Amino acid sequence: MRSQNLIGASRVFVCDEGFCVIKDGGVLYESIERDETSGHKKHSQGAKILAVGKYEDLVREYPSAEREFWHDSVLLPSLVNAHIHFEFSNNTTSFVYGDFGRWLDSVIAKRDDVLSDITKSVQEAIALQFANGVGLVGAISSYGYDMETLSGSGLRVVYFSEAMGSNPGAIDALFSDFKARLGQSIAHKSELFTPAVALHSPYSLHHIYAKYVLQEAKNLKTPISAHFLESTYEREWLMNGSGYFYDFFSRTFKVPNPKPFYSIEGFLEQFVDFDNVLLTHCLFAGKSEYKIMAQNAYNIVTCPRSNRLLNNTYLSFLHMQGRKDSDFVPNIALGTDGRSSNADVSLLEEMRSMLFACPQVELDSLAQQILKMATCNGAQALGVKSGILKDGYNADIAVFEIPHITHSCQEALQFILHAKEAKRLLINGKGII
Ligand code: MCF
Ligand code: FE
Repeated sequence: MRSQNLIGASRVFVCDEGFCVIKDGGVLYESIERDETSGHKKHSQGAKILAVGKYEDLVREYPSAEREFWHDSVLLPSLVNAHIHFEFSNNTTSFVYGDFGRWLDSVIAKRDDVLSDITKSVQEAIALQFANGVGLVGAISSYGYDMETLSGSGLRVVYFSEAMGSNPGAIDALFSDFKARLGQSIAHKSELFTPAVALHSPYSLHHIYAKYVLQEAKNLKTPISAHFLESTYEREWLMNGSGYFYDFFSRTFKVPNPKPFYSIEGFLEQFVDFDNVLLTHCLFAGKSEYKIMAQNAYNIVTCPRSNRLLNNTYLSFLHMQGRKDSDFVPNIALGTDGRSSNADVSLLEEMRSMLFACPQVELDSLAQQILKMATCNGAQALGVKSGILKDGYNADIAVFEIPHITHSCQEALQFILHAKEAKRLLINGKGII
């Protein structure tokens, strides 16, 4: 059984291209009764948004809809955390920050400790997503340890089983482990859980292994994620075969005369036939890489706090400002990364940090861009019809109390400064909060 429900608030952020804000707005959406979701879990159509407009108009047009209105509040699509590693949620102080090489060395030395007994911290990280009004995540899973917890959580998840490994002698074993994890994720597929594939990065993945993995992804038509051009070391390695990664492979892994598996362009070319490609970080991408990414509709995911901690810099917005030609402006989404490279996985904190990390960009326009990155851009990157309040889109909606928001003409900015905890969260038309 489906019912019609109306939810309204003093300000509604549609999160469309022009960042439309509706005063005293409302959203009519479907909710699905339990018997339908449980009875036909794998086949049921999701709950959708039916209409968006002024709350009073919707009350008049749909008088029998159940309704709620939130004063002193902002209603918007539930937020999208496009890149998060739940498996590293145990970490607090185990890893070294300030230099990517020192961080990677510390991950290799300490990851086994961090990865043991993760269920409770994964549950806490999911609860934090809900409290932050996040309804959709791009979850990168290196081991599959977080799969059960995420698949039954009520969160909408694009679940990226990650491939990683550079030893040519181990490719068969690595690939069979990867296929087993991917197979398990396919068994969990549902309205809220979408299996997907991640290549860890150009430096950590043998190109033949990548080919096998991408063939699986192509057959299944899954989204693809990769960490890309995150550090100067990675760029130096891919361009010149020298620097930190030369030592990493020759000293740490005893590879004689190591060579990179890809050129920068060669890595990017692997994805031309895919629809949803998410390249995370891209801190050291230049104009030519931006052009390839934009022309192929690849998406960038930026994780500002992780970038500051591991690589001492942020994704540069300067060259994108004011450019209207889509040749050079890829879609940009926002993520927290994992606790492996962040203090926490709060997307609201990430948005605030980003606001303060881009002093070159005019403040109101930056606030709107950040909100779009954390809603429509993230959902578009992940290939999910959420992130915009529009009829036909998923009924994924969040409400935050922002005292006296009606007094402000800078609603996006004030939201980022003051949003603390979602008062209401709907995912697939179902009340989570
Ligand atoms: O995005 C950050 C930094 N770049 C690369 N990898 C990771 C990040 N956060 C967690 N990781 C994981 C990755 O999935 O750390 C391991 C992999 O499991 C690094 S490779 C030993
Ligand atoms: Fe990451």
